[in-house]
Amino acid sequence: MSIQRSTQQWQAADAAHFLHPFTDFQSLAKKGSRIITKAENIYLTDSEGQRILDAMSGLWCVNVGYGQQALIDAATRQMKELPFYNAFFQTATPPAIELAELLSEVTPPQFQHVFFSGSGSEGNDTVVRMVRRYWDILGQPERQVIISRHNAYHGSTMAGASLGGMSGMHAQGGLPIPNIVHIDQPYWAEHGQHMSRDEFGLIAARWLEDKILAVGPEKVAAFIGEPVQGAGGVIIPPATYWPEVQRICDQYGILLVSDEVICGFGRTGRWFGCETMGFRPDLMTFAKGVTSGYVPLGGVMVGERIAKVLIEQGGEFEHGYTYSGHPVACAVALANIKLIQQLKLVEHVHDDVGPYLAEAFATLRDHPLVGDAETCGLMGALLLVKDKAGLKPFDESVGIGMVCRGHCFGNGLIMRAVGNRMIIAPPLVITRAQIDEMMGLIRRCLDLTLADAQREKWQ
Ligand code: PXG
Repeated sequence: MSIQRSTQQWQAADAAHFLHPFTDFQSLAKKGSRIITKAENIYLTDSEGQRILDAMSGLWCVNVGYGQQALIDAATRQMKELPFYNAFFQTATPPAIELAELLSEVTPPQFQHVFFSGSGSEGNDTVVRMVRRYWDILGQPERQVIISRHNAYHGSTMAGASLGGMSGMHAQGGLPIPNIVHIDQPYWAEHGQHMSRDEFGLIAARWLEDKILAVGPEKVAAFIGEPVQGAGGVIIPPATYWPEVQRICDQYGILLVSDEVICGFGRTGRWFGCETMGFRPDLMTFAKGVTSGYVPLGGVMVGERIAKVLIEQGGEFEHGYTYSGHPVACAVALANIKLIQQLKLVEHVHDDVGPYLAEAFATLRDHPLVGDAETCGLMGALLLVKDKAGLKPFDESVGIGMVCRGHCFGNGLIMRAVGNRMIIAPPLVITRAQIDEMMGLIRRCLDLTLADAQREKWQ
């Protein structure tokens, strides 16, 4: 930044030139963006000097928290030494090689190879290309169909948005692209309240089998899912769900893809969400937490079943990005993963702050607005309801989540609203004392939202 400007000056320039992602441009221009200027540990500072507890880790990515010197040093060193070289023309750079090696160590044992991209969306584009190529090489080109889920989020490129199950996104741009189909999500509060969560998990998994049979098993290439849906509202599936999905994929010989863009790198209390949920994917998309968001990087871990075919029978795989294996991004990722190991952050989530958050969240169940409170590692969701009996929702026109989110902003807390679900995913470095502080803010914002609901007679 060459000059310091006032908040109003920043907002005017922003409104004049910057088209933000997933934004109604006109209404934001009228209101003015919030300008974030600095961050340290789990706290942001805005251009008005307000301190904000970032319970969303930036955008589900700043796993090691802000201001980690090891990552800053790694980027600086690598920029001086070799800021860029590509991996296309039979070349490689040391950080990309070392990162590929380290990823093979920290991911489940079936993963010994990685394909790098610049983001999670690009990673999922790679998944589509790779899955179809795999079946092609094996002489089954008719296996084209990829099954995903409604309300999934897999990115915003043409393939990413198609794999995703967001109807608003599909409505813009003629999506999904051909041969991508969706089943319902394993959301107990929406589909399964009349049965136990475990029973529901099995039923939701069998929707996959129904779809495979409807499409024709010989045409199905893969199933993709987030271990826990993030952007869809932290939908935590019953424990029975993923093992049954695995059984069904095995039975029909279908590839299983875990989108670990949010769940990877410790978020759920294990290195990867598939380990928490008990399944063994053939491909794993990652991004975000691989560098804690300090610089962009994504990729796909390629299981040996697929790697063997691509390597031994595939010839040239005609796919790749300028930034596949970017040396600065890879150097930062190396420093980040080593820091996660050094600070024992996965254990910290699994043994300490994860269970502590689960207990704290459970105490919110007594709040009149909270119909359900769930966590998985350091992801959490509160379902806001009009009436706890039958988890009756507020009228959609009330926009209860946005009302609550407004109070969060006003009170120095970043918590996200997805419909009527309030969600958090704080940095993994959060302490118990900071969780107490966050819970105090969350309770205050729920109380303010309840007061609005009573005053406005929404309840
Ligand atoms: N897969 C998953 C599971 C994601 O959560 C992507 C892929 C795409 O990654 P890139 O790096 O291309 O953005 C994501 C991204 C939200 C929100 O509102 C979530 C994401 C992105 C933007 C907003 O929660 N997740």
